[in-house]
This record gives sequence, structure tokens and C-alpha cells, in this order.
Amino acid sequence: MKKLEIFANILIVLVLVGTVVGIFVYEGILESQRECVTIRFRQYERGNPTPNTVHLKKGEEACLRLTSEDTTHGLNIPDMKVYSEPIHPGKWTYVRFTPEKSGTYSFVCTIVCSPMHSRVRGKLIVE
Ligand SMILES: [Cu+2]
Repeated sequence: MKKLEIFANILIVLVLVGTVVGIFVYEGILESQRECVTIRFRQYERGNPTPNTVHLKKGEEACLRLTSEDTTHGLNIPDMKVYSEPIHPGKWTYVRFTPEKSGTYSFVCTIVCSPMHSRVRGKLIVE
């Protein structure tokens, strides 16, 4: 009986600690998503990535939250040497980087997504 009580008490403590830790982790995930700019990739024929122009702040960490509405794409910002993992339809891919210089930068698609793949692009404006 004594051992059972000790086990029950340990279990209760673990559940309480787990709940509190879980809430903090969940809030952390929500917070990190709030700071991210969402870009929805689409083939050129379907309207290209939206938004097509994204504004970022120089010297501040940027977060891009990427998804696709048709086929698999990829993101490359050649002048910043920033690449994403493949952007699959209905999934989220995150890219974090800190733009060090102001200016206008292109982002392009890295995965052949249609015959007009080379036109899948957008702009990042760093101010
Ligand atoms: Cu492409």
C-alpha cells in the first residue's frame, strides 16, 4: 500500500509538471509562428507565390513559413545564400535568417515545378 501511494504521488507530480511544461512549449510554438511571414507557393500558371513581395527588417531575425498549394517547390534567396528544405503541399517549411544589408532581393524556386518553373519568384525588401 505504501509503495502504491508513493507511485501514485509520483504520477500526480509528473502529470502536473508535464501539463505546465506542455503549456509553455505550446505557447512557444504559437509565438514562433506569429513572428513568421507566411508565403504560399504556387506554380507560375496558378499565380506564383503569395505574397509576392515581403518586407523584412535589417538586422532582425526573419522567419518565413512556407507552404505549397499545388506541387513541391523550394526557396532560394541567391544573394543571401538562404535555402529552404523542399516545400510540400499542405506542409509547413520554416526558414530563419537575419538580413544584414538593406535592399531588394529576389527569391526563386529551386525545384522544377512546371514548364514555367524559372518564373516562380518573388521579392524581399529589407529596410
Ligand atoms: Cu519551381
